[in-house]
Order: sequence, then structure tokens, then C-alpha cells
Amino acid sequence: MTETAVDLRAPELCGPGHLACQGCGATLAMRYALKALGERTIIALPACCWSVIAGPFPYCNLGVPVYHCAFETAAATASGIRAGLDMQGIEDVTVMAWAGDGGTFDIGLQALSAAAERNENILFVCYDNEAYMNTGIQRSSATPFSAWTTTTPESSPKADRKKDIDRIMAAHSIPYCATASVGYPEDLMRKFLKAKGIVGMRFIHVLAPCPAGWKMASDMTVEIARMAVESNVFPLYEVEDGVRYHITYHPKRPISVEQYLKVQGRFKHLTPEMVAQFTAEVHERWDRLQRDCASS
Ligand SMILES: Cc1ncc(C[n+]2csc(CCOP(=O)(O)OP(=O)(O)O)c2C)c(N)n1
Ligand code: SF4
Repeated sequence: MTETAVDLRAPELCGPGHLACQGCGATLAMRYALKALGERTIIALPACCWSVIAGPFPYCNLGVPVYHCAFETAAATASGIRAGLDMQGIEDVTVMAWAGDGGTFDIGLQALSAAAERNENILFVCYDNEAYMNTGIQRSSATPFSAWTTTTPESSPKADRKKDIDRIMAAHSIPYCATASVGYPEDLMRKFLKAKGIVGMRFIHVLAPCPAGWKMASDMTVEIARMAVESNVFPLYEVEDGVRYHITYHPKRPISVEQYLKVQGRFKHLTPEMVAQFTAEVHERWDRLQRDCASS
């Protein structure tokens, strides 16, 4: 990827006094994203944990304007804000939709796909904690195979694989699509900076561990976010114009998928067969990604 200087000491636009749980990966994601985007940013925020995290009106821990909108409307709302700014000739503001996986993979997908098809000049970010956390840890289509949630109990864990939202978005041939992790802030910030400089539809998918929903210790967020990448469960890559694939970080201390699963309570019931199936799926997706990068 093109080298862009990132500054982790950039001003804090995600302030203290927020209402997230201790160790919330989604809060770290916002902090780094806004450091990269800067104060000329407007956020469209659908129903999700972040609707609570930011604080009740008139309080808000974010140093940028936030428009709270209905669950399924993040991309449509962001498109409308963009249109309003364009009518006023305001071009230097980044309009960012910031949705959870439920608001992206599931209920927000129609508006998101429509915005992508129109190549709206917005940045859509999915912070992915792999379930509907705000309403009590229900399964979403981002929940991984075999994970426990309150709607996929241990006796009947999720039988299906995680929806591949990145390939779905890349298939719209949008200018920019990327994955990122709160375990790798520089890589994440570089992608936000790059997205800021692109005109048209941009999509960034950030893995954001959730101590409450993943049944993990709250001081393990960064470590587990890194383990997801080092095990190839969540590869860091970008896709330009739907065709140019590029891995932005190659695991430097590879670990097995089993090691990643073992540190989270939501996977503690897994049988060896389930671990094998999970691992096979990870290998299959990694191999396909490598092939796409090689042919790009
Ligand atoms: C149309 C509609 N259906 C359901 C809800 C209730 N609701 C609010 S937040 C939420 C879950 C959001 O999940 P996700 O997008 O994954 O974000 P997270 O809570 O995990 O941060 C639900 C179901 C709603 N607000 N609107
Ligand atoms: S439930 Fe999870 S995503 Fe929501 S605020 Fe708590 S740690 Fe963050």
C-alpha cells in the first residue's frame, strides 16, 4: 500500500467519559479512526453499542458532529448528509457512517449496497464485534461458525459460517475496501487516512473484540485482536476498485486457529471436529486471498 505517515499522538477526538464497557474494542477503533480523519468529520450513527457509548444528549464524548439515525439507515443517512454538504459547496468534510456488524452485514446491508452501487462519496465503517452486543449478544451474520451467543447457546452453537462482507463490498467495484484491527493501530490509521483522500464509496471493516460478548478478560482486547490476525482468522488487506487485492500485514508470529479460539469463553464448548472445521474454513479463505493478491 502507499506509505502514509500516521501520528498516534494526533489530537484525541474520542474523549474520556464515554459509556463503553472496560476494554471495549469498538471504542479503541473510534479513537484511532478519528485521530486519522481529524475534526472535519461528520458521523452517521445507527442503533448499536456506539449509540450508548457516545453518551446521552446533551453530552457526547466525540469531538465531531454526530447524527443518530435508525438502525437500517446508516448508509442512506450518510449519503443525505453528503448531499447537503455538496449543495453548500463543502468538500473538505469526511462523512462517515459508523455501524456495528448488525447494522452492516444484516439490517443495514440494503442501504449499504445501494450507496455502493451509486458510488456515494462516503466512508462506511463497520466495527465488528461479531454479534448484536447492544441488545444482549444475539447472533448476527458476522458471528463466526460455532460461536456461543445468547441465541446460539452452547447446546446449539452457530452452524453457519461468517458472511464474507469484504468480498460482497469488493464485488460492488467500489474505489476502496479494507479490513483493519484495533491490534494494529498504525495499519488501521493508514487505511483511514488513505480512505479520507479517496473520492467515492469507501468501506473499512474493523475487527473490534468485545469482552462482554466474547467472554474474555477486558485487558485482552488488543492481544486477542492481534491473535485474530496472526492466526489468519482476520487477515489485514485492502481491495482497490474491486480487483486489486493487497495484504497489508503478513503475520510475523503465526499462531494456530486453535490458540485464538482457546482464549475466548464463547468458543470453550468446541469439540475437536468443530475446531477442525473452523480451521479448514480459515485456511480456505486465506488461500483464496493469496491467490487474489497474486493475480492482482
Ligand atoms: C429496526 C430496529 N430493529 C431493532 C432495533 C434494536 N436494536 C438496537 S441496537 C441493536 C443491535 C445492534 O447490533 P450491532 O449493529 O451489531 O451493534 P453492537 O450493538 O454490537 O455494537 C438492535 C437489535 C432497532 N433499534 N431498530
Ligand atoms: S458490549 Fe462490547 S461492544 Fe458494547 S460497549 Fe461493551 S465491550 Fe463495547
